[in-house]
Amino acid sequence: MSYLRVVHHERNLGYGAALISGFKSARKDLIFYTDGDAQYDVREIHRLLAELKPNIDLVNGYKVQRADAWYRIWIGAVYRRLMRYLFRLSIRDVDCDFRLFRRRIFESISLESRSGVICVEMAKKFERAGFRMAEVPVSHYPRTHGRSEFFRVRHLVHTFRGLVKIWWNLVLSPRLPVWMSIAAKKS
Ligand SMILES: Nc1nc2c(ncn2[C@@H]2O[C@H](COP(=O)(O)OP(=O)(O)O)[C@@H](O)[C@H]2O)c(=O)[nH]1
Ligand SMILES: [Mg+2]
Repeated sequence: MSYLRVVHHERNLGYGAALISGFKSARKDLIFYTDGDAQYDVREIHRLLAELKPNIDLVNGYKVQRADAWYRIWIGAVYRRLMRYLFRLSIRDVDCDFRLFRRRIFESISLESRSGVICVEMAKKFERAGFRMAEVPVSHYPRTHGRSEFFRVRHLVHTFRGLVKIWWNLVLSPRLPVWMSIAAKKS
């Protein structure tokens, strides 16, 4: 199949690392990604395409109704609000992995988070760079196989550390006086 190129990592380097490799390998003008666990319906890509007007750089989905257990929905809502507040984000659903980008946005943005924290990192860097974003509602379906990768204690600790790191780098550090940032970098 000449229209398909599969990119492998020799071992699992994390969700963010998988996205970074995918974005770097992309050759066409538009990049779309979603999760492989079938909780989103790839056929809804047409909703994103319809909103990708000439003045728009990226289109994000937002879940109309999340099809997960009540405690995941509740924790998700708290997480979303907290991220919007801590990172000063305007995006409605930072955790919705159903997105369409113009590839050129990656010419001026580089991503480093290897974990799921990459979603917050992307949102912050895109907003900071002034990229114009559209948002569209997308469906979310119950998980039919396997269990959540993200919602495990080891993963959560890792995610928390990653969040603190990018919050420091992208939010706090730019607000510190220059001498304090230099001292923090040295320590
Ligand atoms: N490559 C890679 N993919 C991951 C990793 N963790 C999660 N995923 C993928 O990310 C998607 C969403 O993860 P999932 O466990 O469904 O998270 P949830 O829906 O938030 O509970 C799935 O398609 C997983 O296969 C990882 O460490 N590496
Ligand atoms: Mg999922």
